[in-house]
Amino acid sequence: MNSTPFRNTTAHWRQMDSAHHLHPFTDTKELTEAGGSRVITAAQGVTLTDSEGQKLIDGMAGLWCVNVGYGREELAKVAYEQMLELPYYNTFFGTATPSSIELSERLAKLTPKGLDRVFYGVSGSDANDTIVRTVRHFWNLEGKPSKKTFISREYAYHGSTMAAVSLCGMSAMHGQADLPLPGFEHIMPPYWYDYGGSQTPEDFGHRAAQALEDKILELGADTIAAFIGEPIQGAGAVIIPPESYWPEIQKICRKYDILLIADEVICGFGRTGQWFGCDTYGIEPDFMTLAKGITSGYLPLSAVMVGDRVAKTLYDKGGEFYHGYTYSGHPVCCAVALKNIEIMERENLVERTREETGPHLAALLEDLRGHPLVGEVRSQGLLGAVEMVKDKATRTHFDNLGKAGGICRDHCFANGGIMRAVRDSMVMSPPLTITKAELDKLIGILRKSLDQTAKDVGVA
Ligand code: PXG
Repeated sequence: MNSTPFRNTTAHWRQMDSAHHLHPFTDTKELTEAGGSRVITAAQGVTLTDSEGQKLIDGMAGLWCVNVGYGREELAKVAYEQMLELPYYNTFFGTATPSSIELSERLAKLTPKGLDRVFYGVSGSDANDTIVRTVRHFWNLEGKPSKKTFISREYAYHGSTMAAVSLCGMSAMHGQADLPLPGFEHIMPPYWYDYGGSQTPEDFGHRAAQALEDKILELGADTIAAFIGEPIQGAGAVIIPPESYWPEIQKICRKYDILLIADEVICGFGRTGQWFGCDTYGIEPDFMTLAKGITSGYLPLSAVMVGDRVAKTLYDKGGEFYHGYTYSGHPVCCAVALKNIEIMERENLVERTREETGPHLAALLEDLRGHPLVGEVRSQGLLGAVEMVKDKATRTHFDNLGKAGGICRDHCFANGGIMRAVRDSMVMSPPLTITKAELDKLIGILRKSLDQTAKDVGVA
């Protein structure tokens, strides 16, 4: 079925794309020299089709977002109906729309207790910028204007706008534009495999949390506004914290009166086997960032959930907050989000991830542990990673970090599966609708690709 008006040859699309399209996180010259983009033309369930007719099983749910899978007529229908009824109206200056109101109530009920108010945007990046501005405003209102510094973690990903990228812990992103901005600090991530040395994961979890207290004491608690963390660091290579980590982080934030921000852009909407990563780890944050899975990527929407403490100050003393986007609370995006949540509930996708498909993925990944290239496997719900190393015994990485990852990702593509390579970890985040048989197929593709990569990099 192809009902869109876009028809062309692959070669012509590639040529136009190379000439005019600047892609995110892409070296345009390198892409052009390699022959140009792979053009994805259609998708159904967990399977993509490219312009040459090749089928690819999507182990990434797009970019960690298509939680209910592709081809959902219900979502298309609700968008169509909302567009006919009211395609756009804003939420500025005392107006609202039925879908933005109803989604607000729905999100307040769905998210953990104490997060009852929501501010909308269109991307995870702008949502995190909203949080940075709101936190700064909050501490000014509280009469503590010196509390302005944000603490984040290495390998964190929080977006690409100026404040969000400053929150990121990706040195390559910072290097290109003299970032981070002043007032953004980074500490060690709870990444046991790389940083844990001879410590047990539990002991290391305490040490990684202690890094927060050390940073607070170094800078002075009266200068620290907030700590931000993804419950599981997704784009950093699915870094799953030891159980001891989050309770300790929470304790430290409370001890020094530092706001806690949970960036749930990847973990939210069932990914970890609970509705939110905060449910999985018992985190009670002051803010939650939501995007991606909120609409399963069918339309752009983000939401900042604001906790009672901050909401009360804003309500009582804040006056007008001079902040907002044309598309804050876009009625079509909100209608799609509501329907998306309804589908997730009706099909028990969260329970299924927790009880069936998540454990199945974990078992499949465990089977890869014996592979000569595989140093570690990690998973929680339908987030997974397989880390390739040069020497398993000493947990030593390849010298040219990222090369094995790139090779393995290309093999996966050629073998009919899409996974991301982050450094030398293969990461996955398939649609929550994926079946056990489809997971078997995906991990079969990964195993074959690991074998081919082992040959390429000379590991027996
Ligand atoms: N927070 C987190 C935790 C994210 O993963 C963002 C914020 C920013 O969201 P927007 O909607 O502004 O992109 C993200 C986005 C990758 C990859 O390659 C990951 C993301 C985006 C693009 C690529 O892993 N995460």
